[in-house]
Order: sequence, then structure tokens, then C-alpha cells
Amino acid sequence: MPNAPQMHRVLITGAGGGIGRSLRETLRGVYPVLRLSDRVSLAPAQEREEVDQTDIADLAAVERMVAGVDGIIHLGGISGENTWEKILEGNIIGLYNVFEAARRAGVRRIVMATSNHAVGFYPRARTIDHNVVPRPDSRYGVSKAFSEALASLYADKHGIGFLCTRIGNFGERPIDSRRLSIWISPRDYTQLVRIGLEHPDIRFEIVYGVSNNRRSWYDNANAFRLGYRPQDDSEPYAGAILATAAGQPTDPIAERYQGGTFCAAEYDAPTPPE
Ligand code: 15L
Repeated sequence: MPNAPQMHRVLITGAGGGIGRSLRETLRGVYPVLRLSDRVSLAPAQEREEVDQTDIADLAAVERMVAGVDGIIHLGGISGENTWEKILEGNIIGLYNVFEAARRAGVRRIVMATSNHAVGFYPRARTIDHNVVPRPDSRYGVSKAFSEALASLYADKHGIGFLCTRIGNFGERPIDSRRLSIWISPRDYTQLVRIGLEHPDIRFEIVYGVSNNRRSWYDNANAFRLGYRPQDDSEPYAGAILATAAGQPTDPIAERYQGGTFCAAEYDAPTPPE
């Protein structure tokens, strides 16, 4: 079995977002140096941190951002539905720049934030695993399917190890009934990220970034195979969330598919897909 890559300097892109700020805390002291980057300015560097400001749409700047890095946690880009122009800039061109700069710099591992919205048009009635074909529910979801495809190319052709984490919904607690099925807690996501950076034998893997939710729509066997042992389950929150949701108006398309309102937005097909 190949040896685990040495992670001396780990870069977090999109470090100013919700997941990035959380990982900045939970990974503090785990690696010798954490480099934190965003296009907006970040809180000043603390001990064993480096702070950087880069727009990932600018390849030359991205090359400077990744210099000297062993592993990347790529959270940068647009994190929800948006115009095609914004998605193109942040999630297609920006993503390509990060992977290409990583290749040139000899980066060994990339943990990538893909999303449940890459497969959002699967019905809630179906349990899906990491082998299903993408069914994006938005331009954003398409960009996440693209990110998984580009990761596969850079893994097969250039040998960078990728863990693609199809994140459900990250937060301290689930926020509504849909999120009971896709929630991930900060400590569970931290565990998954560390597997992605430290596991001795990762080439290209897709896993679901979800906690051990009883109401899950995912068969996350691939994550378990890699050693993931999630600590949290949304179920203790279910009673209060479902009581609040009871009687509130719902959209039939949003309710039918895993991607929820991302599926319903702009939806005008004559018949709903199977
Ligand atoms: C995502 O991919 C988004 O980044 C996040 O903001 C939420 O919308 C989440 O999906 C979700 O589906 O709840």
C-alpha cells in the first residue's frame, strides 16, 4: 500500500466562508502550517497560519497561492445557484486554475467540496451511492459535476489524489426537514477532510459529506470503506423541525427530489422526471 503523503502545509481556499471558518478552528494545530485563502480579506494569521488573498479566476495569482503546498481543501468558488457568468468564473475557470496550478506545483492531495446538488434530481424515494451518474439540479450542480469530472482527469492523468466530498448541508445543527437527510456536523466534516488528506491510498474517490443521519438518502459505503465513522445524527432534532414544518406550504417538485428548492427553481418541464 502506498505511503500517506506528508502534509506539511495545507491550503484552504474559500477560507472566509462558513465551512472554511469552521475548519480553520478544527484543523488548528493538526498540520504544521495552515494557509488560508479567500478573495475577501481574512482575520490576521495566528501561530502556524498563513493568510492570503487571491481571486481564483486569476491563474497567475493561483500559482502564487499554491506554492509550497502539500494538500488543498478546495472550498472556493460560488456555493449556491447563480448566473452562468458567475458560475463560469468561480466554479469552472476558478476550479480549473486551482487544479492546474496544483499540478504544476506538485500538490499531492486535494479534498474538494462538491455538492448534493450534483445529484439533486434523484428522487427522495431512492437511496443513491457514489456510483450513480450525475443528475444536477442547477447551473451550480452542473459546475459540481464538472468539478468531479476534472478531479477524475487530474487523478488519472497526473496522479493527484482526490477526495470529492458531496456535501449535504454543513452546520451546527440541521435547519429544516430536508436537511435532516443531508446534514453534516463540523466534527464529522473535519474527520472526512482529514481522511482525504491523510489516507495512504486515495486516487479518486467520491463520498457523501453527511453525518450518520437515520433519514439519509445516501449509501455512504465508500466513505465508511475509507474509515469514516461519523459521530452525529440529525434525528434528535427531527421532532422540533417536523413540528415547525407541519402545515407550512410546500412545493411538490422541491418535495419530490433530493435537491429540494434547487430543483423547483426555474422548473417548467411538462412532466416531472422519474
Ligand atoms: C450546497 O451545496 C450549498 O453550498 C449550501 O449553501 C446549501 O444550499 C446546501 O447545498 C443544501 O443543499 O442545503
